[in-house]
Amino acid sequence: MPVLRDTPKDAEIISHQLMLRAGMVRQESAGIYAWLPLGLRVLNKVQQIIREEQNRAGAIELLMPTIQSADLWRESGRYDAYGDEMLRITDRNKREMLFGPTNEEMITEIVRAYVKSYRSLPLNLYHLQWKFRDERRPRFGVMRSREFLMKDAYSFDLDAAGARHSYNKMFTAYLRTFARFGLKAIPMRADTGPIGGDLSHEFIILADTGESEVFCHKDYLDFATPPANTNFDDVAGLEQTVAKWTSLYAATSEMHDATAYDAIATDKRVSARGIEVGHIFYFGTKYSEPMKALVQGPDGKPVVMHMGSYGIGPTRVAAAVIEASHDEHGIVWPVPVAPFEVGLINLKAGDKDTDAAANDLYTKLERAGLSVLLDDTDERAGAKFTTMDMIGLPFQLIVGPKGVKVGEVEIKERKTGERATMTMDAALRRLSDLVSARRFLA
Ligand code: 5CA
Repeated sequence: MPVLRDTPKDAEIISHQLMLRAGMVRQESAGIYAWLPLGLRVLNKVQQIIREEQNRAGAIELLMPTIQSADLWRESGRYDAYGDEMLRITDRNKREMLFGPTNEEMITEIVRAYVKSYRSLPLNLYHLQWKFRDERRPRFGVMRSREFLMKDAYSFDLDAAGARHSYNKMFTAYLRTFARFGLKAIPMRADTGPIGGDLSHEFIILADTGESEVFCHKDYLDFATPPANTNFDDVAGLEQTVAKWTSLYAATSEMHDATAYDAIATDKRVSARGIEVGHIFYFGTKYSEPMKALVQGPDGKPVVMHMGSYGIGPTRVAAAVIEASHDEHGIVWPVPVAPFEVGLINLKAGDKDTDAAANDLYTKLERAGLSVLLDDTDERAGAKFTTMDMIGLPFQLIVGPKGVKVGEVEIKERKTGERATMTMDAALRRLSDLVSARRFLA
């Protein structure tokens, strides 16, 4: 954990500064980052939550390669259209390849190879894979990088109505996913850019450092997240959820309608900056038509499948959570994405009794299923507190020689700064209760 004491000068926004200071990431080339151990733990938690919510909504995981053939992109007509953002590669046999910026073509090729009948539909396949986009202005660390992780899901349906339901499933899954990260993400009508289609929502979290200018109704910030027992096969139910979450005004600057916005009561208007953490698209037959992805319909006639695609950037999400949750002392991780749930500080490493107590607490917490980072370095107490606050683990358990003599330890909640002294057994119980109460979203 290579923590830095000083704020790196070239980092402009707080999440980038804190990710460098906490030793989460390291820049290896412009817009290309190594994920160091602490950062990787966050990235893994983010990916796990994404998987759980994708699976809950009926999507199925697979894994496609990062390197793709140019010929595949010629079939859809995007090879030339994609421009300078695409990293083009030539292999030893002079074959034109590319590092995938997205996977519409490849998934269409896979599905057309195996799916021959409408009976196999609907189908939604997703993967978590690195992407490369040669961004003109990579900046803000992993927020806008050139190499980044994406969860991209692709839905296939027989017709537009089916595709609409697939879209609603992902829309609803996204509301749950972002809520589980501790984020308030608002779906906004958005421009479709190089992916295409005419129906699309960006999921935006409000943050002063966001790159998008956004306008929305304030009430969205208090809307309830769809519950874990949402029935994803209930067409009308999901239609209602989406209708509610699109009932009020919300748009990015490209889609902004000043007249509609001005109709909102003045005290309900939010004009702010936002971070796009997810983006979903319905684009019908834009890829399936030129790539001839057909199935046999119920009447035996061939039908071109309707498609949508659904992206989340886990690397960007890690930074976005920090933008949304930090204070003057550092990061304040929400429990579900925290790299460790508890930071255990041994105030006097090398002291026999303190070491024994700290190691015992460590073992018992791990055995109780909590993830614990044990600081048994020989830094000064003050430096340990500063580092632990900066890396932002939700709870701290502080073990010192004086307390150990009388069988007591201290618990601190990072977010509120609240501290309490209690016996070791009480501390173990309290931490278990506090952590488990914050891990899940109903
Ligand atoms: N194929 C579609 C959906 S799967 C697609 O590529 N959509 S996208 O372009 O909107 O990207 C999806 C998500 O990836 C974005 O919402 C964002 O969270 C993330 N993302 C896109 N570009 C970057 C970047 N340069 N750095 C970090 N994350 C990015």
